[in-house]
Amino acid sequence: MPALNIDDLKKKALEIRKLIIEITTEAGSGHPSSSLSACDVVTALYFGGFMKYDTVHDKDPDRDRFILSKGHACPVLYSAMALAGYFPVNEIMTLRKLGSPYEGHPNMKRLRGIEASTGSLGQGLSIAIGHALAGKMDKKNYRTFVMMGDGEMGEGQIWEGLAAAEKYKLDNLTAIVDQNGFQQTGSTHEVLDMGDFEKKIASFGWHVQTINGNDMAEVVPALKAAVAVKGQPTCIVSKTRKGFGILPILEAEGDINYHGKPLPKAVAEKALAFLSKSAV
Ligand SMILES: Cc1ncc(C[n+]2csc(CCOP(=O)(O)OP(=O)(O)O)c2C)c(N)n1
Ligand SMILES: [Mg+2]
Repeated sequence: MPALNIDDLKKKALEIRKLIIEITTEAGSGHPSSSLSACDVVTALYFGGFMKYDTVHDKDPDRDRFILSKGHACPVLYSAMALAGYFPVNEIMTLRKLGSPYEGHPNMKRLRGIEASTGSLGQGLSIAIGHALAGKMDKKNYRTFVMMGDGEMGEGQIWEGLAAAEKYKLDNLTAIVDQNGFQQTGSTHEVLDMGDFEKKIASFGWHVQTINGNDMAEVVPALKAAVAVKGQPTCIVSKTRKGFGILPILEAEGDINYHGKPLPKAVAEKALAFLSKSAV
């Protein structure tokens, strides 16, 4: 369980961004932009010392859990987990290929280290609550993290979960909303504007922080503060940009949402070169 400093976390995030682009372009399908917005928070979780995990004993009952409720963003999860040592990096190149365990959405029955099979949006928070509640009942010290998308927040089950987590005072639970401003068919403002997430979630009795989730210097302190809260569940509203890291490339392609499609090979090469030039 490494605990890199902010500069090294930024370098790690860059490495993960490159893998996201490589594996989705190789697959010819997938969700690179949804993965890129979430990349900094996922990097901090796995490499910033916030999660205790053992890549060999991945079923250790005392491990911390991370559930990617927006399961379509699994390229970021597979890339982070591969670099953390759960599986060889070259294996994730089989993303979405027939027979590969690196499916288009995480499958806990086929891939070790995956805590929940997600992809049907709206369910991850409820699963995370189950883990957190079990942890309380078993008097364990593990923490459960879960990440939802801002479009996903339109699912009613999420709001039932928010109420239940407060009822059970699940201070061993941290939810992250990846507020990248877009969902599948357009901007969240156009499709379903949920208003002020911080105000709404806080009104359910949660501790809430709103941060720039693509700035590691904000991500790390927010996670530190979240894990220190006692007596209530915690949420980080992580304001991000879909496709963060290669925004000028997506703008040049004329699609700043770029939902659910890989970069064509030539564009991916440009994006990788752009990332290589990005200052850390
Ligand atoms: C229950 C359900 N309905 C619809 C979909 C199809 N779908 C896949 S991704 C997506 C958009 C999700 O948007 P958001 O949560 O904002 O995630 P982002 O891709 O922006 O990170 C939708 C509607 C789904 N996977 N599950
Ligand atoms: Mg979104």
